Amino acid sequence: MPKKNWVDTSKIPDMEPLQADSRSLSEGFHRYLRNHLGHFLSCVPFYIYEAMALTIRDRIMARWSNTWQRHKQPKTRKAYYMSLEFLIGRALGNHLLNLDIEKETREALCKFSVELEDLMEEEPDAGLGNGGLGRLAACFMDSCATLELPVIGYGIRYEYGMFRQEINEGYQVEEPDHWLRDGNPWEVSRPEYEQTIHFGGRTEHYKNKDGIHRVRWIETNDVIAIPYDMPISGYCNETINTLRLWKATATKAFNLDEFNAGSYSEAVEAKNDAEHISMVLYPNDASESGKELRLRQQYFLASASIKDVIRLWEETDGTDYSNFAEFNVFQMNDTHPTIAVAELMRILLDEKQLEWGPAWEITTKTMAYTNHTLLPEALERWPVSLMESLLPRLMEIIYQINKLFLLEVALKWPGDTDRQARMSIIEESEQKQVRMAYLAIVGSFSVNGVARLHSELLCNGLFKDFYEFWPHKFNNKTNGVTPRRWIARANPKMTQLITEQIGYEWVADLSHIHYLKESANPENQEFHQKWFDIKQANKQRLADLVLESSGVEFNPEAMFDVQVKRIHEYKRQLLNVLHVIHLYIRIKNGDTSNWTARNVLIGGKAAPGYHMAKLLIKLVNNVADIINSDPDVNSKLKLAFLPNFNVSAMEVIAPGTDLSEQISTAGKEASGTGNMKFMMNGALTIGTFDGANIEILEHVGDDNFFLFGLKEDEVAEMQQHYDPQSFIDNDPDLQAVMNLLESGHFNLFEPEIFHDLIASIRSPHDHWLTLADFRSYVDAQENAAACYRDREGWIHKSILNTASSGYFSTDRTMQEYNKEIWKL
Ligand code: 26Q
Repeated sequence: MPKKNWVDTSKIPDMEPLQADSRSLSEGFHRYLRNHLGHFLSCVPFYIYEAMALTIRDRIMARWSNTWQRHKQPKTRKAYYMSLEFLIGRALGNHLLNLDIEKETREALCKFSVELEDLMEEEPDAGLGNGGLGRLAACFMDSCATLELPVIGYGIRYEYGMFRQEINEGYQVEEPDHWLRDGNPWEVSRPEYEQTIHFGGRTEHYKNKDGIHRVRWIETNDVIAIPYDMPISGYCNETINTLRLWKATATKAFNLDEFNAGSYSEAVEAKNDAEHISMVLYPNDASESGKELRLRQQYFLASASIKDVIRLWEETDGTDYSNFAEFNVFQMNDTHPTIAVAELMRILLDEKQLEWGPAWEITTKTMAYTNHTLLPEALERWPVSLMESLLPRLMEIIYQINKLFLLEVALKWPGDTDRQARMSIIEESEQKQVRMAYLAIVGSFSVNGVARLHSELLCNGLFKDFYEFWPHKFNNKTNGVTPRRWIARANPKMTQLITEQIGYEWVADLSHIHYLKESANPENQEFHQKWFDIKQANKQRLADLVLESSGVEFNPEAMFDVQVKRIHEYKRQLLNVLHVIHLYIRIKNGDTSNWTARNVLIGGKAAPGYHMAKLLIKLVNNVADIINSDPDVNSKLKLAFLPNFNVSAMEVIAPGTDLSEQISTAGKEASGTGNMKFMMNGALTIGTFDGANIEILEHVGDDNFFLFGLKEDEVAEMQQHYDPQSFIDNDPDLQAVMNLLESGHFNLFEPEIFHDLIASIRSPHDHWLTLADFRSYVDAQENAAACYRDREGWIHKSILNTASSGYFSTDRTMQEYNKEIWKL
């Protein structure tokens, strides 16, 4: 939109802040429902939700405006969290908590005979992420607002979020998640800040009027990026930060040319092509997809966001870039937005006409990179040929970055050509590839992992050469989760009890939660009883969810043993199933003295193209059918697969869990964050020495954590000469489990369907060493079962888990990012 037609709304005087008493809220609600949305006689419940969301949003606006004003002050250093994913879930309940107006809202709805809980259920999850990495971004945004840090989130406004998972005959079926279908009351579109993003075309090298060599990127196909802002409220403060999500549309010129040439349908087709960029979230969370559209998404986000930051910069600081790096920092969430390194260089060189040296200095002082995976197969690579055709100017810049970088390497290690080849940003394979992680490291001043072990392994393994070159760049930032959503919202009963016991400060500062330790001793009988009663009520709530969504009836008296996360071989849901089969065999054999009844819950989505993960879901469902329908078994053991695991489901699951399953092969799970949500809600963990489990164990103490399995170095060692058969031969329990599985007992009328799963764990090349950890897992499970029978002891451990979770708040994580990387 041309700037000359703008009205300067900052000159419009501030209104009186809107009241948030129940009467004003109820008037606002009424006005929105009738006057704005036009529902007079009756309407579907969604509009009731929408009217209330708009009423609450009104109470956010003044603070949002003020926060923007504050951040626009000159010399305000800001951070930009750039992420292809923000898994935010629902917003209404979160804003009510942060604004402290839940009670008033409830009262306001009273006279319309509407229950707040029912209304909140109408809000679709904003499922703009796959799993851990996307949810982490959302927790970070919450903590930054609460800590009043000037941080803007930049992402993509996918029309379709993470697919909805249905189960048909035991198999996963993916359904599209059109979360924006009925509109999104939280977003504000800002077409006035649109950006033009280039693709394709070619480069032209020329001499400018001073005779200096310059490059233009020409004959491009352009796409427009339109920002949509979502408010991120801080907890009980005046800050409303912004999550800015980009939507892609066609340029007008693009459409009009075709249109005027009489090709209406071609014009619409062009529009479709452009809009595809923000149409759908890629649902794979580990292996690269290699798809051109994904690369388009990455560049679209990086380019639009950097241009937006440049626009903001020029509004306050003009065209002098000499201190740009002093006031701006980009945090790249994994390598997904890493093309930003080359894009910032391109803008500084070609558009702002800087020399290479100063441009590179600015870029490498502005970019920071977080790695989220140790799996080599998950490291992103893009074919040079694709880059050359889609982003020709950026590819030239990457070549130049690499050339200068390899020169530095050569000077540091003269003659070490192996090392140069290893470290090159360009992999010289048959099909040349750009190694995005290397581009991120070379282009950043900070590289961090997400848990202590993970960061160590980056330095000693995956990025060893780079660590030797630039040890000062590498650091650790152990993940966290926000206690607002994951305790205060998800577990209101426990929240009230904790607050009665230790005061309310813990919600804004979770380090206070350690005061709960004093109450953990069994002498505190009354407190123990209340803790237990609350856990029971939460288990009942979870049992209701399980019954409704999977048809399986859980006994609330039994232990709730839960593994919910993306389905992956390295996360070893299969090990969990092997244990369930082991328990089933024991029951059938009458080996049930001192039995602890269990409900085992497994949930999570499989990437649509991930055969093994999809098969695992089928196996869980088949084993569940046999166990749950057997009267000998089902009072002692139940198994359910929870369809469509998402953020809102987790808000019910974590509070209702007794035992949290964190059983990845050591050295493979970068951090995990579900582990923290469970711990905060008083679950005990059964887990390997992996990711953040290690730090959880340290904080809670080994009496209150069921540790098992090979350590990372033992895994590396065993992978050299792994012999799964020897584990089967030496363990009658494992033998019985494998025999039963292989007999086809769980697939009587579906011959051979589990062949690939069985073969994978029987293979000496099973990278995840599933059978190697079976014995120690089963022993740890038995220990957990015995502990659970000691009710008092278990409550004690449960309280200690919550009381020891202070470190795992993203408030702490964000403070560390700020102190050591952002320095805002
Ligand atoms: C890459 C290229 C093309 C298409 C998709 C992707 C892609 C998308 C998502 C690759 C990876 C992801 C997500 C990774 C992820 O969620 N990692 C998890 O991050 C958490 C937060 O740090 C950690 O706690 C988990 O351990 C880690 O697995």
